Amino acid sequence: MSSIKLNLVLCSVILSILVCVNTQTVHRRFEYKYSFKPPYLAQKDGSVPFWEYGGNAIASGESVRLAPSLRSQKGAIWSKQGINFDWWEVDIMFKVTGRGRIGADGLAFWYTSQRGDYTGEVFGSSDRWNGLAVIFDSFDNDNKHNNPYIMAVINDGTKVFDHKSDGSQQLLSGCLRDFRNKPFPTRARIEYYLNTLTVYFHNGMTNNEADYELCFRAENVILPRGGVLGLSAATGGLADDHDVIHLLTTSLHSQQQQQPGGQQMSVDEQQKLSQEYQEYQKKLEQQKEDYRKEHPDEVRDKDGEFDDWFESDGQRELRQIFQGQTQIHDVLRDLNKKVDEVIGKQMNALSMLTAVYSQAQGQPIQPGAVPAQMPSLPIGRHDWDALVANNQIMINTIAELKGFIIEVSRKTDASAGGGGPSQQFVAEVRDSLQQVKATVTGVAQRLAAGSPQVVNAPISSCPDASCVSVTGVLIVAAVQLALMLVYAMYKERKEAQAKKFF
Ligand SMILES: [Ca+2]
Ligand SMILES: [Ca+2]
Repeated sequence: MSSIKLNLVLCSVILSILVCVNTQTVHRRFEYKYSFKPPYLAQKDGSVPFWEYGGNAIASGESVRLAPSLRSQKGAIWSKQGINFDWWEVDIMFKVTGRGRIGADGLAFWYTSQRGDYTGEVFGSSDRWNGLAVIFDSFDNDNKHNNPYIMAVINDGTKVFDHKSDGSQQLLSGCLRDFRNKPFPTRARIEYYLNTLTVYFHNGMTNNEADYELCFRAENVILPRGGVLGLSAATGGLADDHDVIHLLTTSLHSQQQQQPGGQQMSVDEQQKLSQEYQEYQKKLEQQKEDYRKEHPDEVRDKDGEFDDWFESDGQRELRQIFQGQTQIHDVLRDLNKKVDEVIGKQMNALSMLTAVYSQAQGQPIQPGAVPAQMPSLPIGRHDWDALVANNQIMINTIAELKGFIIEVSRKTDASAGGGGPSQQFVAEVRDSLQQVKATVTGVAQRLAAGSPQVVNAPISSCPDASCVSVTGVLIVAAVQLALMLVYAMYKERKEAQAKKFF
């Protein structure tokens, strides 16, 4: 038992030491002499600073086309100098594009003791290389349906690459990834640190910097020191365009490699360099601005030219689809935000209502305290519905009343304008009076039937409703009419005032 415990303790100590070693800060430094990137990747004479290219490779301001989409093309680009650091990370942004469903042959990144060929046998570079090749093999030579494939092949200068089997017997490690015809440039990050080789791949489905995924990791990899960096590509019977947009090299330094005082030095250096960089940046912007002012037409033409020449129908369609998707995504995000806002407001309203209700109940809620039971709201859904229905009935009644008043006033005007009551008006008034009389009779009868005491009241001396004199009814009707007219005038004035505000 005790030996097991001892072993466990030993293991944990070793593990913690390993973790300590691995979590040591890695100092990174961008190595501009082993990098190239747009804009102004190539200078006016076509040369790429610190690099040399050849074969069918062409460099422009925006990219290096290692091999164009023509049959049997080969090209390569190599760093002029060998590196002066042990550990490094290289980030390559590239595009392999072609009209065919299948393309060929592929592209390779090289870290070798010496510069290779520009028109060699292995994806444009020399065979029997000494060092590392990370190959992006498009074409499936062995017909095993396992291409495009990304693989690392290490050679000591003696082996010949076996194209027939796509190097399947020689590779150190690899992963099956499609890197052809992607909407955004594909990327590979190759890291060689403390004899561990790690390759990450970005599949180009997004332009998000963080979308790298691990392709493979291999340990105990030993590469020659002070090697050169290179890229090459080749086409065969089938042909893709092989474009490299950037190659960025970063040297990696572990803590032990830092010399005493080196940190301070690098901080000073950093400050100085960043100052210089800012100055150059300002100068560059100024020059660009001047150029634009001097040649406004030329700049516009150039921008348009590239768009017109380098976009096929398929690419345009794809771009449109992606733009559409991006827009949908934006709309959805906005919608999501708004729904969140609405929910937040609703929650606020609910809490306010709850507070009001509890205050009405005489139980003030302590701030921050959660009520033990959510009280039901003072107004329920059915109450609300009933309220709305009542309101509607009231509105309808008022509208009817208004119509009636207008009709009455019209008739009154007509009768006043006519100089005397017409036969028709007199008949209508008589009818109305008959109706009023009938209603009064009905009400009296109902009252009589409902309450027997009323029958015994003095009204009983007049058992028939017709005993109400015509003069009395006329007076009542006249008073009613006058009241209605006054109300109609008052209402019209009110409406006129209200209209002024709108
Ligand atoms: Ca192949
Ligand atoms: Ca294959």
